Amino acid sequence: MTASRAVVEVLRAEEVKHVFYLPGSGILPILDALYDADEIQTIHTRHEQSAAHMADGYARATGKPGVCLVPNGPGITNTISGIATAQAAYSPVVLIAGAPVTAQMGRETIQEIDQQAVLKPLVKWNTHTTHADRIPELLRHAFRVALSGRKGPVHVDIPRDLLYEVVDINVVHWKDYRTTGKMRGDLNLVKQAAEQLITSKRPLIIAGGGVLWDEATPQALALAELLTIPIATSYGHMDAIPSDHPLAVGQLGRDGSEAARRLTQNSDLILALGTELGHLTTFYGYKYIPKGTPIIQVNIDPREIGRNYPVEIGIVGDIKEITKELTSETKALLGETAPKNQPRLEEITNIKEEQKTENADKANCEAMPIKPQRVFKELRDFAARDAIIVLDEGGTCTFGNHLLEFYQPRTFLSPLKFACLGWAFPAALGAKVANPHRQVFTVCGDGGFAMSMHELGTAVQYDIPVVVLVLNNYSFGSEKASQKYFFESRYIGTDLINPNFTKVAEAYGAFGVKVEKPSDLRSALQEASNAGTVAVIDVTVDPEELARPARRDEMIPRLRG
Ligand SMILES: Cc1ncc(C[n+]2csc(CCOP(=O)(O)OP(=O)(O)O)c2C)c(N)n1
Ligand SMILES: [Mg+2]
Repeated sequence: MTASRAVVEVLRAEEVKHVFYLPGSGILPILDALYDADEIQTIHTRHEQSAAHMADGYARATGKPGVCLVPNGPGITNTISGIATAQAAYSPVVLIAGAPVTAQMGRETIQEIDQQAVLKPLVKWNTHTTHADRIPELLRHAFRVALSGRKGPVHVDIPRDLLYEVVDINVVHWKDYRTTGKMRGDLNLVKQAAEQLITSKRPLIIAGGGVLWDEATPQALALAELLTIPIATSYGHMDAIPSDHPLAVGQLGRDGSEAARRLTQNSDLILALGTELGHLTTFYGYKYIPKGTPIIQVNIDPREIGRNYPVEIGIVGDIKEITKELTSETKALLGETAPKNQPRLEEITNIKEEQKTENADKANCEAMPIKPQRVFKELRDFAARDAIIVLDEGGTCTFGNHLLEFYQPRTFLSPLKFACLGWAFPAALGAKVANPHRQVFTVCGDGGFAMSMHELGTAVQYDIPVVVLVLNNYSFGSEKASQKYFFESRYIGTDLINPNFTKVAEAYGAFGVKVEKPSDLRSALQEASNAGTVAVIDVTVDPEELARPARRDEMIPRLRG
């Protein structure tokens, strides 16, 4: 078969169902081979960055690899923010790219750059080949690397001339070149950890992204229930633990739950499951993690153990397997099941109640312009329990971090630590492609939506009916907030004159509705959900309601002169 067909056969063997791409002459042979592959839906975007974000959203919403295909040169450079975001989120995005013909390599031929060097720091692994018959094997390795251990993006360049070659290849099903085995932890350490959990008085679990990637939510809950341990989540991973579980205390860190912070501060042992205890969860200091409290850290990647805080016990491996072992070791030590720790449960319930009352004011506020907090309340009330909600970067969006609740894994997606503005809308499209029968909402600021609203074209063309809520405060609000607090309100570059987003939506053939009154939010959500197409709800929100700057600890008041 031709090498371009071989690329498609590898995708088939990997059971890839969707490819996000943007055409360019170098990859046309692959597209031509995809033309006949009925079981693989190809979705072309308006920008390669969006193709990468869509693949990322798809991967995070499913746990499966997200595939994107782009042309060489500017096609590759346009993916950079998308691949960097996927890397920072440990999201298995497989990027396949065109490359100049081998006979002209290194002559600064059209659209030639050192693609390998450009993406090297942003991927787990990348390669190119000058032998057509090695294409399947290298693509297989790309999938293997993306999905093994701690997941992440990979990149393979294929020179255009190779795609026309006829190769004699062996197509191998993914089960024959990837293990489904799980890495179990060091049993001695697991035993020690179980002993510590039993002897501690106020243990607390922090569930991170690893709980989601390893699908360990039931196991984490079983352990927590056994010993009445409150569970916080790391930043951006509130969906790792159902918010309405009696032991769930919300998300730690940036704009997170005060209940999570208080209970973590009061803990005498922390079990960190699948979290690196990184910047936006802990700010590396002692505001969230109490100084000196022993930490048991479980992570698939040994490089993360003890990286940010010293650990008492570090266990490397699969979060689900280790949590399961930890529970059975604990049970073995306890003999009978442990009695419910009623006072601890009451304490947790009370702290959560106090927090609820604190948040209620603005979430129920009838004032105009609408408080962004109210939008999150209306959205949560309206959305189904299994709806996927995708937040963008930006000040108003971060209110969602403590106002939203989640009930199922993989229902909450956000840019995470690369904090890439404009990520949410295309990522939401990827999540919807993966879950056509579930509601998908995305909440963006006006600045963030303007960065990717051209993908309304993709959503209309491929009929991807996501509902977009634009929290419109006519500003790059988060930066404006920093200027307000740290630069004496000397606003520069933070006010926006926006187009009428509802008209923009209509111009694309999408549905648009403007909302100015809090009481209209619910009917707008209903209309948008019934629109039968991608819908934009342009919500005029209070420009004065700016979240406190996330980086406030790093800002210093401006120096005069
Ligand atoms: C690609 C990118 N550029 C710039 C930033 C810096 N930045 C973070 S939030 C923000 C403003 C967001 O404005 P908007 O989307 O309207 O949300 P708001 O803060 O007003 O709620 C900017 C410019 C970023 N995080 N990512
Ligand atoms: Mg804004």
